[in-house]
Amino acid sequence: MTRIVTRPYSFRTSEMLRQGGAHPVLARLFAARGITDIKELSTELNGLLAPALLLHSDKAAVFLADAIAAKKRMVVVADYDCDGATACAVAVRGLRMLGAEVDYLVPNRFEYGYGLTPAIVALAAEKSPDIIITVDNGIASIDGVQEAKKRGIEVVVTDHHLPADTLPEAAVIVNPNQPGCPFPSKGLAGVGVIFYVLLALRAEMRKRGLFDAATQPRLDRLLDLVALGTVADVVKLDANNRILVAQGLKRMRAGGMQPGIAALFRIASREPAKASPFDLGFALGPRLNAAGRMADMTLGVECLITDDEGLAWSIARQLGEINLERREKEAEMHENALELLADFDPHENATISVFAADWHQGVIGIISSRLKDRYFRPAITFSPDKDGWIKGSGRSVPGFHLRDALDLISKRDPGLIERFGGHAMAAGLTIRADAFDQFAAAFEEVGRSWLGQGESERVVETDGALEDACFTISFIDLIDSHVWGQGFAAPVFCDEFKVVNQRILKDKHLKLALEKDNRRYEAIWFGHAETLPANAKVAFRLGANEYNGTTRVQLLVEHAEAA
Ligand SMILES: [Mn+2]
Repeated sequence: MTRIVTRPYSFRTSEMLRQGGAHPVLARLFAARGITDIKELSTELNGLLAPALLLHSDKAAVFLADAIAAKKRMVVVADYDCDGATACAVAVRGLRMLGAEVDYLVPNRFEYGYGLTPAIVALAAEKSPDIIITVDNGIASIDGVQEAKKRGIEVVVTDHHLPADTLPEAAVIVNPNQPGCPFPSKGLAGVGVIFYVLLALRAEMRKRGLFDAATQPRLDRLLDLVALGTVADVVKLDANNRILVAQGLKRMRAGGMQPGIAALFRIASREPAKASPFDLGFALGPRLNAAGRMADMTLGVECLITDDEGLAWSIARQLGEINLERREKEAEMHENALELLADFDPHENATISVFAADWHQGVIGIISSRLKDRYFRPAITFSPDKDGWIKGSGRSVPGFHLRDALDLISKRDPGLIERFGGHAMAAGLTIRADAFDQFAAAFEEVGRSWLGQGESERVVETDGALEDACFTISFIDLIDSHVWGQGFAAPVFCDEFKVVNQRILKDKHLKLALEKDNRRYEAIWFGHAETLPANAKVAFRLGANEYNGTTRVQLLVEHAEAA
């Protein structure tokens, strides 16, 4: 079942925002998204939170400035997703701009798993570094940091993941989510954290007289990478992250980006001049992530750190190929999973657990996400791991804390889960292959006791009706001038229309002519091939449809039901 709801908002707040200069409709949308002050909508760099607010950024700055002065060798150890790869590129490029000697390493997820493990430290040690800097990982790497210390390597941890009770004994830890950190934006991505560390480091070097504000290296040139990692990691786009993303997009639109980012736009057939958060999250992000999922993220990092346009393009093409391979694998596994779930009834079952012996570990998270979207149930997809073990990756629905569920299962049956981690909406775990049925039953039991009927519904949140006068290209441009995304949902409107005409295109999409107050609207419902009754309640986004040289407004239907 799908239910359409309207986001509540405070009329007083929206009036205040309107008086502060916001468009009346946008003022309503902003109020519904928790904005209380027009200043939160600034996209200027000087609106960024100060680096000094980030706990230990000053300590990291002094440590790294000393290290650069002493010509110490640094190795960046990154995570294998898009946030990790962009964070790695920002670290390598930024530290080099500031005069550091720096190399990097991205663990192959299939061999080494996640984080700065002792095995990864041994690998990094082959590069004989004095210092290891982690980006987008490390906050849980107690053993790895210990191993590095044993080898005489100092560690600077930069991360954004939630810490456990014990922190690693690193020389410095920078993480907005560590205890005592007053940084107000807890949504900073891994790439954002290392960018802030670089800002602090540059300020320290300025203080030491190495350069001044006019001659200092231009770290703002890294904002395209920061924007990409931030959007692709699906962190909350709070006011600070919206500035980082807006600034990155602005540079891309003006043509100012790393050759690798330009090449990724080209391989994805997207125009940098019209760069949007959608491009970053759904075109560039997946192509980089494919490297970490199917092969090795080193390829992705190489794409982002090269200044050679020819090399960037050839790597981007490889990434495009790997992404196609990922899509094929995903389609095959998704079909397989639906076969396994042929008898699955979301009214009878609270959870989904699926496993097949030939599934690819790099894609299980995506499959869970698709199953969760289809059935509105928490879903975990498993694939084979090293001998006798299987690895699962799960996605949850609102109201069901997935990591807490795994925690409860592991307390009820201590031998069942070997390892698990994650958060409310996503988690991963390892179990014995022969324990799959037992796990599925235990997971279902928790699901039944935690999930009521209500939580199995898909809820389409909307901003209510849209004024007639706003169905224009200029209003679409106004919407697009703001950054929307995770935690700051793009506008969706909802109204009742008369369906005056409808036909199904290519057996796949529903093309509609709608009418309201004697005005006609063109609409399309992608991926939906059933017709609507004569009167329908429609939830839609506004789209600009270019056809034969003219651009017209088209309603992009998210959901519709009988009015
Ligand atoms: Mn991350």
